[in-house]
Amino acid sequence: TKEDVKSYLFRNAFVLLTVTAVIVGTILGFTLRPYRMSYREVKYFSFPGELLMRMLQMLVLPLIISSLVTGMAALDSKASGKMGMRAVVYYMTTTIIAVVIGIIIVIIIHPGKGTKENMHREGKIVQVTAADAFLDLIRCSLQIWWKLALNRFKTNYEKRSFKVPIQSNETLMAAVINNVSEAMETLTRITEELIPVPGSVNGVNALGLVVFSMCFGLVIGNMKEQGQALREFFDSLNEAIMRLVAVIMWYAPLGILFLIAGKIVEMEDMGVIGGQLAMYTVTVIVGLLIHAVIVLPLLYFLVTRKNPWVFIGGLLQALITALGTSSSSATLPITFKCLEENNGVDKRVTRFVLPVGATINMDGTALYEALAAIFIAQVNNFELNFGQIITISITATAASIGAAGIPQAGLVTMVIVLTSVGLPTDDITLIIAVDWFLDRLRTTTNVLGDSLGAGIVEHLSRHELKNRDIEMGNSVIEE
Ligand code: DAS
Repeated sequence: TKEDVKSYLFRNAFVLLTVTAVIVGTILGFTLRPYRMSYREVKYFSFPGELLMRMLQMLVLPLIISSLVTGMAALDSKASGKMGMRAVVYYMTTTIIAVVIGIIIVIIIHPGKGTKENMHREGKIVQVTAADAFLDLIRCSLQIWWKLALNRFKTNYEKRSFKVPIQSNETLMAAVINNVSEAMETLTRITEELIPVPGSVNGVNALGLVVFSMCFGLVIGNMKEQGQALREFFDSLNEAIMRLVAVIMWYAPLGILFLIAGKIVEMEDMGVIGGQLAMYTVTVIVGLLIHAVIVLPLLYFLVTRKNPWVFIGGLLQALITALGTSSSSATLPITFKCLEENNGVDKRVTRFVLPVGATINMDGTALYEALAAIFIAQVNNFELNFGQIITISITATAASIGAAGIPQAGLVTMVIVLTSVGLPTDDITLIIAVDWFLDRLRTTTNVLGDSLGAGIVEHLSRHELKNRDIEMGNSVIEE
């Protein structure tokens, strides 16, 4: 009936509007491209899009803190421990699968074709024995983990040069912060960088804030009556933020439209992209698709026995926001909304799992980094031995954990992967031209991985959640 159609349209208004925004944005972008706007004009044109980025980033910091604190406080330490373990196992498994897919795909498709002399001429090829490779592997992984904990990376990339000054005299342990307000400042600074300022991407200590909020939540969760005031405070803070998110969601389609149109207007001419780069782009797309469309949904189905496509359908707005913003942190507020409201995932799970996932679980980035490194090796005609491929897998995993949920962060942490096997970091310039686009796709994969993870963790933790409900005297909904 007419009423049904109306209510259907209203229920799906966000999704419909967002999909329309992507289509209209793309058409608008390509229509205006021939007019060759100046830098200034593009800035004005992209204003509604940047506004969306700023609105989202405004919410990220209080959202991460309040959701983690309330998420942890709502569970007893045993339940949160179990849930945390499940989340970590899920993150690690899917990241490793993603890396393996990336490696296999790039080896099969072989998009990079180097001339035989390349590396020989420059004397970059070194004969390595198996023992060397093994020792190298251990040394590199230790080094990388250590570096990840110690350093924040700063980068300046222009079209031709790619320099990464590494600051080594930074915080001793990134995961343990000694100053909450400083960590907040860092996060604010990073979230400010969510607007893709040309030429700079800053590193993050979001991890420090995540760890702190978790500890804090755990403590006030165990405080009985005395903790009540704080629990209520963070609970209502979280509720208030989510209401703001609800308002911003109405604006999101317009913002996404201009983010996409603006990017298309300012992007470089496609004619510049040569055959190898085109093949490379296709290879990345194939890899990401295999992971996002086959592996993750299958995993979700195997664990929960529920239809993954219904679940993914509920996530559409978050996925499109990821595509538009190329930032999983900026998408976080929308991811929360989609999971809790469309998919009915328990808040105790989303609040706990999503902020952590957005910080450390990046399947798309991991897949991309491994794939890109091997592509660069192929271009240089650099024969990788088995040990080096394993090194790439480990460093790509580490680099994806270390990458911030901001645009093109993966490109920065790729330096780690390349240096670990002695590939020239300058060659990152080869793939910069297409990175703005591939970044959007890997960010979407990242958000999908986090969201399906929340669904899986909820399913595995259903008994603990139910017991906790009984304990707290909440009404228990039978499955
Ligand atoms: N764009 C990032 C994200 O938000 C990560 C990356 O650059 O790979 O997920």
